[in-house]
Amino acid sequence: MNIKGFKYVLTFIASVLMLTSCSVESDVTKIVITSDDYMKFNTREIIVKKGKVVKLTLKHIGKLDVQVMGHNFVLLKKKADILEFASKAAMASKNQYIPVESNEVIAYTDMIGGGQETTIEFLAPKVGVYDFICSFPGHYAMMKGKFIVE
Ligand SMILES: [Cu+2]
Repeated sequence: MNIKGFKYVLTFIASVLMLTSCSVESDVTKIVITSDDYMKFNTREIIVKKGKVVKLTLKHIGKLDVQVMGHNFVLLKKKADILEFASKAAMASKNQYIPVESNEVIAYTDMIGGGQETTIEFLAPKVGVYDFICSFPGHYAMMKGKFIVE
């Protein structure tokens, strides 16, 4: 192979590498939300683009134990009713406050306590507005927000 051909191959390899790394990066939306000892998320609105993989990290920046002030992030399907879901969840203490075999949930994290964090990955659902809550008993009243897919 002559020099010209070799350069061409190098350029080709470089552009393929760039393309793949770009597309991998842009398909993932990273979101970090925090929760605290005062039963609050730091946001009431999360906006993502359709078709993206959402990499969501929930941090608990408080000090209280998971038994006392546990938090999770639960993304509900559109048909789910917050009040109804939260009442079922409150009884599911053995399953991290997620109703067993629930079909009302799109994604959820582990229940965490002060100083902990947890990350999940899921595909953004179709365009629309969804509810997210913390399903620890009683928390949904304050710990909820809208998850918007554009
Ligand atoms: Cu909570």
